[in-house]
Amino acid sequence: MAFKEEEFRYCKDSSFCRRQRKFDGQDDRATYKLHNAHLEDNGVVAEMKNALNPNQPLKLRATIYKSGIFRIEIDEASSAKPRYRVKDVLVGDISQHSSSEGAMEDITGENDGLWEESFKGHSDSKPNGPESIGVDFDFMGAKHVYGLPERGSRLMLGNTRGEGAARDEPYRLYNLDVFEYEPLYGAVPILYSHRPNFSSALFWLNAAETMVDVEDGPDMKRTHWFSESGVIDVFLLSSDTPKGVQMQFASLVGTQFMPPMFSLGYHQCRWNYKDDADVRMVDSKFDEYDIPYDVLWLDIEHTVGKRYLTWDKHLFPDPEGLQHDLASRGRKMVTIIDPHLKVDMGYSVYAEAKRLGFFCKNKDGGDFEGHCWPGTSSWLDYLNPEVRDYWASRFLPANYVGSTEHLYTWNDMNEPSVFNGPEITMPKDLLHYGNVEHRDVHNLYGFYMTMATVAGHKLLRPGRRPFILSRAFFAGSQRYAAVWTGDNGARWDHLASATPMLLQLSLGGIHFCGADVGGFFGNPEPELLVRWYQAAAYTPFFRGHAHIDTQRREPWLFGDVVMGQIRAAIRARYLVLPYLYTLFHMAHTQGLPIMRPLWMEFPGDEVTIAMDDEFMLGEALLVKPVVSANTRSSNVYLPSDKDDIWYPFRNGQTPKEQGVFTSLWSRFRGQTGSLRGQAQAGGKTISVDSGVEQGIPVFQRGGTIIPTRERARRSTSAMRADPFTLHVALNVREEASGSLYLDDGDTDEHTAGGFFLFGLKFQSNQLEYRQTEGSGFKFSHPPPALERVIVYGITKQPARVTLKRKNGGGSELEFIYDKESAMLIVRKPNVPMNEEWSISFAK
Ligand code: MIG
Repeated sequence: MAFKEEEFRYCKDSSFCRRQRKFDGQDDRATYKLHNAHLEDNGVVAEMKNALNPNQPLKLRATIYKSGIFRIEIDEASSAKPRYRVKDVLVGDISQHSSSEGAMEDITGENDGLWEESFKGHSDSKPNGPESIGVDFDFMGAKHVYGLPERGSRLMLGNTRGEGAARDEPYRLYNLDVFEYEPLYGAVPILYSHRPNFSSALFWLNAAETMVDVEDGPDMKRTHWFSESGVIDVFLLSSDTPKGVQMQFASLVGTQFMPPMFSLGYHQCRWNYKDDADVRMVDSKFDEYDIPYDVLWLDIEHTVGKRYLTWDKHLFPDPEGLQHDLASRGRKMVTIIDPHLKVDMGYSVYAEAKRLGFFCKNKDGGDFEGHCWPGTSSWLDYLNPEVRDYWASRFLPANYVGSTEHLYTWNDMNEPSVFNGPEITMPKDLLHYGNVEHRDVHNLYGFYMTMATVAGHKLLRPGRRPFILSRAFFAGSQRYAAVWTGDNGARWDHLASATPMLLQLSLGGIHFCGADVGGFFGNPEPELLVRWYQAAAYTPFFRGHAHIDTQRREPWLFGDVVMGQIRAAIRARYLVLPYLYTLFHMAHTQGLPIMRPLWMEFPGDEVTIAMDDEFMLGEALLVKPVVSANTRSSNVYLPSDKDDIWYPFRNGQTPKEQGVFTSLWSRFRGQTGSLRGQAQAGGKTISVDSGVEQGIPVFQRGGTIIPTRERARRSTSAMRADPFTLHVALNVREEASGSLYLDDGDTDEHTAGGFFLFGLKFQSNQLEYRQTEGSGFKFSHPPPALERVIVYGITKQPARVTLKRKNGGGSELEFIYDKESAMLIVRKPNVPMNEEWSISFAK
């Protein structure tokens, strides 16, 4: 709607892209040969030479890690100016290792744009001349590739070259403030290929502007990677399953930070909640209408003239009081804090940084200044560790006057967005800490900003978990921030594209992700708004947001019917929080995504390979958003590896509203038979009633167990002592398993074992609850109990259901059984969830 195409560069507008794309590898003189290969520090090191530049050898290092990852690094053997190597992105042992430094010349020269180039009146001085690098990689046997977030396209990436190519532009990775087009705000240079029994990926560790071409070769996908500067540092990952590759990637760039529990609740945002009274009104309406929510957000208008870390005292006379008041109902606040600092010696955050020389420098050494919301601004150089310390200290209440421990942070505009800069960002010849050109580190600016903000939260709340939302990101950003997909529109097609975009971010390791509910620009019709809530309730980050020029759209503004539908959608989210939180634990400890493409769970089902309009939330739930108006029924593909059974999952209605058996199953009666997969690989498509009043189709996979909490509350903190329900969905062998993760939801104690991880197993007519990890923690309230177990797919009515507690004791339990739906509900076991037990279903 507002995208100005001409503002942004295409390949034809960049000299390195033109050169790299022109190079076809046909000139034999360009072919490199290895010399003097030898072992050195666990790797093979060799010299690389070709006939075009015989006097400028390159140095290659190849390393195989225990995890099976294969790494190739190529740099100049020696050079006047060392090339930039990405720092701080890799974690663990791998981050220790780094080969020699050097610089390398282009192999195909052309005078065009080598030493200077310009775009739309912005000139790039290129003091180091042409520095680009490129490599071809063939994915043998591959037919499909995915990845390269962030972009608004389908999950599977079409070809960019060759006959029938879907597009003619290479995929570009360059963080920019642009919506509805690529590239977008963040970049993870990873490309996956998947086919049954084999998954692989290529991770390109380079933060400069990067392009990737994809084309078909004989029984392969060919990819061509090139970056404007830096070194070649490539990781090749492979495994027999997609999850194996995900875990390898996590071993390189780290895992999802463990979020505080409140941040998994619903977030209410708008540009802008006007003032204290407005915030209090919105907060009280949520309670009045019984809609749960956890966080109230303030956008840029709450500051003094867009001076971040300040409050406009006319609008918010008592910000501490406001935060404490929200906190008394278990709620938090988030304020926006952008990286552009208003040039104003009266603004202490700016003045102090100016005095300390903490801003990014233009090519002549002066402080860089550009335009953004506050007018003329400068940008902190977050690459400098001292600047990050300075930034962190700004979050102490003594510096951020008006903040409290209940306040969290939104980092926007951190691509960075510079209104009058080339492509609305920083000039490439701008200088960072250590005399590093912006060109080399562009895609890392937002990454370093969030790293600094995390440090701020740790100063403010020692020992407690940060929560930051960021728009820009790079590989590894999941260690610091949640990410949202930026400025979408209130359009059905944008609701549809949220699913592939979030799946793509998830493949990139950015697991805590979401899209603005309702669409940022424009005014959603009520049905679109409801559908958006219904879908987003099952995505990792769940926030309603809207542009300043849109009509207000809080849930109660559309009448009782629509409000009821939105309420049901938000409650559906709160219901699955125990399962979602457990998934976050798995993401945090193992690197497994929360939102998964179907093929990640069903790698053998080839139908899933091109699907991106359904997704798995963890291994148990399949979600199919409804993305068109007036939908009454949806075709849902229920995948199968072998013998899979699917059960409709409760969509946010409490059992009371629902009359327990009847309404949950009435939608599927007559179809329940067809939910049973055939005894073969491959699933089936069924038609499911999905009117707007019914919610979207959500199914639970047979063989899984999902923990829920089903009492409607005003926020996550109000649920802390609530009892649990277990949804036990049996597979064809009448077995199921799952887990439940519990911790205090707020502190870092979990990193020292302060948590419970319980394994759940249903087997031989017995459900067992056993602690598998963690040394436990102290509940701040009576430990929550188990209030209900629902077993789906149980074909015989048991004679008795008996609870046996680990520490002795037990009792016979009440239950009801419905033969037709093969469903059983066990009532009130009332056993605390921090101790082990078993329940047997005697035949
Ligand atoms: O250029 O802070 O994507 O969520 O409301 C607009 C105002 C700046 C862009 C963000 C959007 C936010 C808005 N910001």
